[in-house]
Amino acid sequence: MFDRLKAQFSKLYDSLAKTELKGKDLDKVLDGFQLELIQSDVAVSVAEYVSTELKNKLGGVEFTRFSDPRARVRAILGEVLLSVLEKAGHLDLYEFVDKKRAAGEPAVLVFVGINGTGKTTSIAKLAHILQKKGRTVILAASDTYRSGAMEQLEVHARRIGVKMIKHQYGADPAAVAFDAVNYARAHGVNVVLIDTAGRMGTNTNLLEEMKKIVRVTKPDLTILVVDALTGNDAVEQGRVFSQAVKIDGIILAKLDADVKGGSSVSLSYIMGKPVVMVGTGQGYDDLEPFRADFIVKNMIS
Ligand SMILES: Nc1nc2c(ncn2[C@@H]2O[C@H](COP(=O)(O)OP(=O)(O)OP(=O)(O)O)[C@@H](O)[C@H]2O)c(=O)[nH]1
Ligand SMILES: [Mg+2]
Repeated sequence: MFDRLKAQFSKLYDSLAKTELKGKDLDKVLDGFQLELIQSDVAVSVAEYVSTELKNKLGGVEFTRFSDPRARVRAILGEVLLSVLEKAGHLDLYEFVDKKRAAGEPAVLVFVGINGTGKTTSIAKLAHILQKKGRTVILAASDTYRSGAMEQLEVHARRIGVKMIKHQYGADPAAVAFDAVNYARAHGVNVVLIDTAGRMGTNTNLLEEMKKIVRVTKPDLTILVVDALTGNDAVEQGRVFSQAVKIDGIILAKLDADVKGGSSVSLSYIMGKPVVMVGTGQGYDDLEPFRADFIVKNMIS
């Protein structure tokens, strides 16, 4: 995870520990660092923010007073990265579900994103984990578009042991989701997870269909699932989906395979929406709440 970013951070500690850390010397090192962040898929505005903050924070530091300048630089970088990752706030999905449950209502979550990002898998993982926590879950097979999509979700549902609502292929996905929400209300099911077809931002019909699902089901949360390997296009995906529907949070899937790591740092900062969970593998337990402090610790280690 974050191998490339880590290598760049390590290089930064070394060069900063060597130079005078003043004026132009410092600026030069940090300008170089900014470019390297961009090469690691950190969005330009975020890379600029990080390097400006580092200039401000490091400019006034008297390094002679510290026995270990490397550790000091690392700590300051950690502070800056944390401010990036925490900018959009925090959303605890399990707390959210329990609040709805206490109010006697199902939590309705719809998952959107482009093709193959990890929507269906993330839904299966979440259903599994919620069940383990003793919450009841129902799935809505609202990807009535891609062939095999309903069977894929059905296999998960059977393995995990949750109920799934489906119609025919080609059926109205909003109607499937609506049925699942009604079922949950009638039977006191705690959580409704709505799987939707992957869609490109350029496909107007599918975007309209997604808007309809949201209009009809009025979900509590609309979660954008992004593949951590996507790189800078993740920001573009965020923009397109946010324009179509109100996104409440992000799942970063496949973080286990994310070699560069930059998109993970930028996306939530730019969208102003929190990363809620991260996917860390292909197993049902490989979905973890996003912990900014934990991620930063890992990045600067
Ligand atoms: N390594 C790893 N693989 C994952 C993760 N999440 C999903 N995958 C894999 O990514 C592939 C696509 O996942 P899906 O869940 O089918 O993606 P989707 O967004 O539902 O795809 P469409 O329905 O076609 O749009 C599958 O092979 C998953 O096993 C993860 O966190 N880590
Ligand atoms: Mg799918």
